[in-house]
Amino acid sequence: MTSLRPTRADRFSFGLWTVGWQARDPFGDGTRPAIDPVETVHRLAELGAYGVTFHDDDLIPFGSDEAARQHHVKRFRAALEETGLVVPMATTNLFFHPVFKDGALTSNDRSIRRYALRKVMRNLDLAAEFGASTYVFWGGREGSEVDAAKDVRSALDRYREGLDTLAQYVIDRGYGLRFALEPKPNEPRGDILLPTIGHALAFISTLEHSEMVGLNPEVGHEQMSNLNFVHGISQALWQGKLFHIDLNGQHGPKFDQDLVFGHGDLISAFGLVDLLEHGGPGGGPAYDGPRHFDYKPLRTEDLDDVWRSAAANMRTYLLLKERAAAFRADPEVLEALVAARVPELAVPTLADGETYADLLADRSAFEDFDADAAAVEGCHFGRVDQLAIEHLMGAR
Ligand SMILES: [Mn+2]
Repeated sequence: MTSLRPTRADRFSFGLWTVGWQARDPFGDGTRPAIDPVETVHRLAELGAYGVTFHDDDLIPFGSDEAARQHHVKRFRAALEETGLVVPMATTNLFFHPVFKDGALTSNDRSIRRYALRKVMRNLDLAAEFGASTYVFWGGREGSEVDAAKDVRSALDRYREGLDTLAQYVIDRGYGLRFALEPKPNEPRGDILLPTIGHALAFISTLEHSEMVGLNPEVGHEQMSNLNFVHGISQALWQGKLFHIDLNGQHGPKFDQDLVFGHGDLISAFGLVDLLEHGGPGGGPAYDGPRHFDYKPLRTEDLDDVWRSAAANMRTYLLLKERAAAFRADPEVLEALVAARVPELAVPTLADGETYADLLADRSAFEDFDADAAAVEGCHFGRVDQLAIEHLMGAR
């Protein structure tokens, strides 16, 4: 039985901007005071997290002079040393300041694109200084509302140019960082470039240093497009591109809710944890990176609730991990999976050394194949689903 008390070995991490969200939304002001990043580091460590992540502006307020910058960095470093928390990932705020209203790396204004590159480079230096291994790019403002006002092919050229330039910078500086692109379909822009895992994977294949660029998919972002997150993560893993992951909850296609992990589509969350923890070789983990929560405490909550919600993310993950382990260990599940021919999909369609000519010569494959007879038996998938749900509900 999995322990439900988070430990460093669980590799849970949180962004400063998650618990630190003051709950301003387009219709109302904040409902909570700001939280000092130093306090966040201590509270997260007490709750059992192992890592904390940041945008440059979360740590160092935009416009700070060099002395203020050094002050903020020094305090944060001291908090990390006191708690043992690590910084597995960092990212750049390329969306808040009005200068980025038409995007950063793909703004129509060339001077803003140049400014954005410098802002990223500056924070890459800091990310490397804190020992981060992943650098996330969420291009929330890279998009448009007016089709004729954004030449998407040129925008993708500039996106590629920006990432190629930044990758070269990381290589030349020996930072050892890998980039992770975070797709999102819309919000804040009407339509965002690289809207889904699939779009981003296709784009990455065109990059000069594509080997160092992967994905940071977020549960809610794919579900906003009504896509199956477990399928998306499976393809990212299949392509060796799951560099990082943002866990949260979402109730289907609507605005980005950023709920606590599992507080949206719980069956999908179960399937996701089962995949991450048991989808690898020999039934082991398929992913060994941080379990990063990118959520927002509800606007209705107070500061005590903020820390309860942080703990809830980790506890929900561990509960799902426990249920997934029980599901995988249940002999009836194994039997149901075999009855559903799940293991058979791993068998290549052609035999070892068999060619299409051999297939053409195999009368049993076509001329003598009884398609009507092969169609009679059901697939028995519903039984697998019910067993999963019973384990999820603690009924088995
Ligand atoms: Mn989100």
